Amino acid sequence: MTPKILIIGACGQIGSELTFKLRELHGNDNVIASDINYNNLSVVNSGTFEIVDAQDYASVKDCVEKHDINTIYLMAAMLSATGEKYPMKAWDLNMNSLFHVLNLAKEGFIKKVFWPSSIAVFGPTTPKDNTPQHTIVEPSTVYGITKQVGERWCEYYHKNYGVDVRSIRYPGIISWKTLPGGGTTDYAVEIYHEALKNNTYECFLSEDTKLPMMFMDDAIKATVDIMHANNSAIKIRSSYNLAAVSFTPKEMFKAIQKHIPDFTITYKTDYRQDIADTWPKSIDDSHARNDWNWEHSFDLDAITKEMLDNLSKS
Ligand code: AKB
Repeated sequence: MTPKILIIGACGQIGSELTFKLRELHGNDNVIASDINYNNLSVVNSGTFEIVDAQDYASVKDCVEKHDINTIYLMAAMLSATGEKYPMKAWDLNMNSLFHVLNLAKEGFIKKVFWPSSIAVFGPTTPKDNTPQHTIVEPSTVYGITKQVGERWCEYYHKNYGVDVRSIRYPGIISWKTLPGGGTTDYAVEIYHEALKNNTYECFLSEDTKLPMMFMDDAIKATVDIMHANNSAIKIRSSYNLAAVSFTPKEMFKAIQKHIPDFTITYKTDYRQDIADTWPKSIDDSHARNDWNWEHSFDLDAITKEMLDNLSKS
């Protein structure tokens, strides 16, 4: 099957880079980018772009039919920190968009779906170190609840309706092209911008808050790899644990100081600390490594070099 792809949420942090990568792999004409607004001009101007409201079934279906789409990457979501401010909006956006896409697949319009889950599915009762694939999952944020429930529905649609849906639990994603919006792990991007701009950063998590993180290039590679894997290789239809590196704000600060020796950091924790405290410190992603050969490339020093090099040029 030649993929005819629709990316929903293409203007966001991961959606934008996924759009560029998929256009490189499949050609501009086979990848339609869409979002609710024109906020990211580099995406809007990079090929066919449609305004699609992920919460409106007709809006998604019209775009699918207009472009003869057979594959959807659903990247639109409200993340953990914003979700705590607007619980019902987070629930509506994250769940309605998923049901629309799963139902389009059930009805035969779509042959393949990518939907991201997150380490936010885990909660305070989950083992924090090397968190297993199958473990206690009692999330305490609205975002985490939508991801947990979404995972259950993905597995259900696969089992009962044969929907080819694939998913990974993203850790915090670090990138320089597009800023993240409304997540608990956003400090790990902001810190590079502030280091270059102001030589100092006030971190909203405490210095020893260790969280699983990943460079964007690795996240995109994982997303493309799981979608390109043979159907029979995908043994988990809820969502795969995925890991690269784990570090604290203090460790990240030290990595930046190797390049900017007079960089300073202060810590002023807010409500995002309470969210981070419920998440794992590190993740066991052996199922992804065994089933579809997942491998990461970037450690903290490599991420830091890429971030500082690229941000100082842009
Ligand atoms: C967030 O912080 O909410 C996201 C995530 C880990 O899913 N980056």
